[in-house]
Order: sequence, then structure tokens, then C-alpha cells
Amino acid sequence: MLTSQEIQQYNEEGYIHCKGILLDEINALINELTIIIKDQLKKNHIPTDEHEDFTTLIKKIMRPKTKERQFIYDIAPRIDTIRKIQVSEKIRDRVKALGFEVPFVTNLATVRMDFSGEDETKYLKGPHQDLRLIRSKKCCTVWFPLTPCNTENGSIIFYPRTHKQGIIKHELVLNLEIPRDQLPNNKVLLDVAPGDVLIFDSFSIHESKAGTLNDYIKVAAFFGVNDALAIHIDDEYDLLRNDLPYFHDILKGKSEEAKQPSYY
Ligand SMILES: O=C(O)CCC(=O)C(=O)O
Repeated sequence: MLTSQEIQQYNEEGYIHCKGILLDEINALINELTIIIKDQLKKNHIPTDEHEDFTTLIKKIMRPKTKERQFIYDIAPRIDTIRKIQVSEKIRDRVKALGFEVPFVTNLATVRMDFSGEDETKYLKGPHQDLRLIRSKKCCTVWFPLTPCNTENGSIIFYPRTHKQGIIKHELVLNLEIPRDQLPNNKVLLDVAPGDVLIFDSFSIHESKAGTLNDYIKVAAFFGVNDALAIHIDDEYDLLRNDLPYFHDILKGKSEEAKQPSYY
């Protein structure tokens, strides 16, 4: 399932790139999302052409501040084709090979749609650890694209070997971020295709990267997995489940009310 080099890479660098393992599953997910988006476009009397591809449809439906946009964000993580990926043996067996004894999916997947023309300072995620997905020391993020992710279309920047530093102090900007002057120099922009999966230690520092194309689009999803046997109830990792402020509260200017992070 995983080679000894891959396991070694995960332990040392903090991530592995599993190429082409979810081709059928991603096609099924894109097909379902396409049906849902076309249905919403039709209900909103927005004309579509039969040949329009997934990315064109996404750009059409994801108009800022519309209910349809929110609906797509809300429904995407809940459809069966994405839930199937979360419980797929292809993921579970790999995570077990990485030493998770009783893996469990920590959350509904997040589906991100990043495209040009949006306020990148607001929506693109700065350098961070996946604090929301950490419940124990043994946790990973499973990240997979629905569109090609690379320099041109946008991707993630990953900071190898940052996973062994424990919880790093984040600052509350629009999101929780690690100040740039504290980042290591060594970073990689990952080139990932639909069907590929990145599995990385959720303690690893990573950030979203905008594409260089004028009309870039990047659609990707991720969720967390923890090892149930690594959970120590109410320790500093487990308590992250209720210590973090919510992005939407921060956006609405409620950051004063949002809980301040106290975990470094
Ligand atoms: O750009 C990405 O897909 C990474 C996003 C991410 O790490 C996050 O939203 O927590």
C-alpha cells in the first residue's frame, strides 16, 4: 500500500503525494457537483451550454454573496461521493500504514474554490497548521484536488519538516496565521492532479497559493483524520476542538467575541 520510502518521507518531511489513487472517485464527485450546479443555474435562469466544463460552471454559480454560492459550499461536503472518499479503504489503509491504529475522520470535508477576481487577502489561507483538525499528536490532513493544482492554477505551498515543532503560535489576522518572519526558508509548491491525494501531518505548516493565470481556478477538498487511540481527553490537542475562533465570525467583525487562541 505504501512503500517504506513513502513512510520514511511522511515521517521525515511530513507528507506524501499519492498519485492517481482516486481517479474514479474524483470523477464521480465532479459529476455530482456538476449536476447540482446545473440544477441551481437552471433554477436561477442562468443559461448554460451543454459543453461547459466543471470550472466554467463553478465560476458561473459562485457569484459573491449569493445564496447559491453558499448552498454549493454547504452541500459539497455532504454529498455521498465525497463522504465515500472520506471512508475509502484507499485512504484508510494508507493512513494505517502511517501508524494510525484506529483512524477516524475528524470533520466534514472542506471544499475550497479559489479563483481569480476574488479578494485573495481575504480568502486565501496564509501559513498555518491545521489546528481545527488536530485532536491528538497522531493526526493528518487528507487533501485532494478536483482541478489541476500548480503554479498556474494555484496550489498549496508546503513547508517540509515543520511537523515536529508541536503547536506553533498563530496570530489572529483574518484567519489564524503564523507570522511570515517565523517561517523556514525551505518550501515547495505542490503540483497535484485530480485523482492524486496528499496526506500530510496536520502539524505541518502550509498555505494557499494563488495561480499566476489571469483566470485561474483551483478546486480542492480536505479533511482531517486522527487516531482514536492517540486521544487524551482535554489535553492541549483535544481542547483545540473548542478553543478556536470561527473564520465567519472574524469576517463579520466579531473577532473580539471570538475566542482568543491560547495554545502555544
Ligand atoms: O489552499 C488550500 O487548499 C489549502 C487550504 C487550507 O489549508 C485551509 O483552508 O486550511
